[in-house]
Amino acid sequence: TCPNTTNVSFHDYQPELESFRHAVLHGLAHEHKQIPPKFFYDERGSQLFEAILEQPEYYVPHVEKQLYRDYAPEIATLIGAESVLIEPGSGSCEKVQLLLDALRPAAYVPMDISGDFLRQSSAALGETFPWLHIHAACLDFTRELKLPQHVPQGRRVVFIPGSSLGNFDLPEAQHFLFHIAQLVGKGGGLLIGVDRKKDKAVLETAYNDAAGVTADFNLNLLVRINNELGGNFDLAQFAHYACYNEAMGRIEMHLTSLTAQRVQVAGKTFSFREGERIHTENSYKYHPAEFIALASAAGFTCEQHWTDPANLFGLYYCTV
Ligand code: AVI
Repeated sequence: TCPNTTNVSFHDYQPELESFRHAVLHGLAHEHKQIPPKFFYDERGSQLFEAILEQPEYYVPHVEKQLYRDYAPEIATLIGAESVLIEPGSGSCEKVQLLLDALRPAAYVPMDISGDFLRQSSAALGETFPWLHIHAACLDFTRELKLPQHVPQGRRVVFIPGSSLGNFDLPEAQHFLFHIAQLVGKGGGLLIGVDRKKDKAVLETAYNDAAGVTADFNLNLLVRINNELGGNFDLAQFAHYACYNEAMGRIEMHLTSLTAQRVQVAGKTFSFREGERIHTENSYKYHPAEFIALASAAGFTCEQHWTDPANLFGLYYCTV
């Protein structure tokens, strides 16, 4: 534990970094080549993701932030004051700032796998909100979900903005919600933003922005392989591809090989056919009834649900 400023404490649980090398060599050897989306987020990837959030086509953050602005007082009434607000994957801690003045929690617990990023963002948050008690926890929340010691008593509420749940497959999403229900316990809550199913064209435009930022974000995975694993991917020979798989209810991102080619990674050779793809991300979309059913299977009751006028995005408050 090392206090940075008086209202911020930092707890490093030293998350084991899953081997990028193992995931890439294993994923490229697969019949359907695939690499898990968590490997997008190296330093450059995190910067590119922040830039995606600025793109007009990627409506998710714009619509979600407006929901927080419009409904913060109502959300605060439902949650009640003096709660312990826990945010797994807190990143830049941007969205929570729209709720803090209304919510006045007893403590805020941001959790992130990236220690440096977490230190910076929680220190900055502590300066903006000097009254807020911040207990930052560096951990991999997909593996362990625990609170630092000395977090005060109070209703525990987990906050998951940004439709992060969408990047889990269904069994993983179910598991994750179940673990959250265990963590918050009886009377605890979950405030979660989840993207909705909608018109295919709107979804596909959101993941194919005109400025090409999402394409750079996807292709950066190959840059990362080249830099960290001695790969020789030729970026000009691969293209970003994002499409809505209506049957599965998910956006899929892939990297398409534009020619038949061989690529070396960590001393191993991988062959690509022309048009063959590496599957890099799924982003599941939920109808409100689908999300509510998923949450209730994990032990939650949906108390309130908000959406924007165009029905693009869903915000849910659920309790155990
Ligand atoms: C982080 N996650 C919720 C984003 C999504 O929409 O699935 C990641 C993303 N991928 C491309 N654009 C944004």
